[in-house]
Amino acid sequence: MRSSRERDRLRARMLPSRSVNVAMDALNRCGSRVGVPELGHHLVPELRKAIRPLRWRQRRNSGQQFRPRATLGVDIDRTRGYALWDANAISPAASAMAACVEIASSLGDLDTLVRASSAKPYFVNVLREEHVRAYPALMDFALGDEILSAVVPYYGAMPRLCSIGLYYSAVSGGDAPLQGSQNFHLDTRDPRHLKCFVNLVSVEPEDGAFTFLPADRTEELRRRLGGLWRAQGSEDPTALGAYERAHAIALTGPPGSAGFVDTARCLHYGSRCRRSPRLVFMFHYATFGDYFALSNNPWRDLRLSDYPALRAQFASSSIRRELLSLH
Ligand SMILES: O=C(O)CCC(=O)C(=O)O
Repeated sequence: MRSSRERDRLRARMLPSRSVNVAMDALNRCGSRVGVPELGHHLVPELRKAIRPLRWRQRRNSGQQFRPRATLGVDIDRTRGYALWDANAISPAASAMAACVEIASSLGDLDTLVRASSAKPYFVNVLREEHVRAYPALMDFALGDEILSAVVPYYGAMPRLCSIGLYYSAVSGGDAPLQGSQNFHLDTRDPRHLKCFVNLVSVEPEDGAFTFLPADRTEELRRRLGGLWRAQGSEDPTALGAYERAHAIALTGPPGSAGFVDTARCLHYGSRCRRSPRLVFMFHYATFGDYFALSNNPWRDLRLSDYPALRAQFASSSIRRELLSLH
């Protein structure tokens, strides 16, 4: 008889996402030889749709037939790839925000957690599986009709809820060099990573605001720098700096200020906290819930593919089962 830990390990080895990784990496290597290092990231999701056409058609149909019982009144512009909104306007958001604040305050000194964590030195996810279980308001909000009324039309199909996090970003000294996701970058391996960020404290630019270039400006810059298959948009710091000065949008404002941003299409950065720490609630949709097999590291975020019991707990309707399945 296998222990549950052994079963989890075996399951992880058998996840289709392992073969997705292998295929992407192989195609990226081939692409690099002909100057298209992003080849796998572009092709694999399209191949996955093509390999299971009925599944993809069913996902498109259920997306198009979806009629939410409550709406957010927010339209995520497909050209621009983002929408800003005020989470104070809807009660499921208020309950989720209250839960996040309660969780964060139960954890003591969050700067100590950042130092103890095995993720980034400037940023940590403090949410754990037991919090998500104990505070259903978090998943109810991320899977609620209001959120779906904005997210589903953006995909034009039923997307997948991939990850969830309560992010604490620590103040780094004014002269500390920027690292990792504090620099402009794009998320890869899925054509649409729609992330929702809800500020839980008041955030101004110097408090690590999540900052991005709209998708149309990002695409324009990438075409100038070599094309969408070759350039990420951050290769030329002078061109990037000019775009940032002209077009960047920072997710600033009081608690409840929120935004949906497609981080696969909008160059972005965050956590440049020079004055005060930042606390945000984040949840993340993608085309495929297993778009990337990463080793489980809850300090980074909670990848729902690593938490089958959590997915089962919240799969309480056919739509939720869809949103919480991996492919
Ligand atoms: O807000 C941040 O610190 C950046 C997060 C980020 O890059 C992401 O979620 O893709």
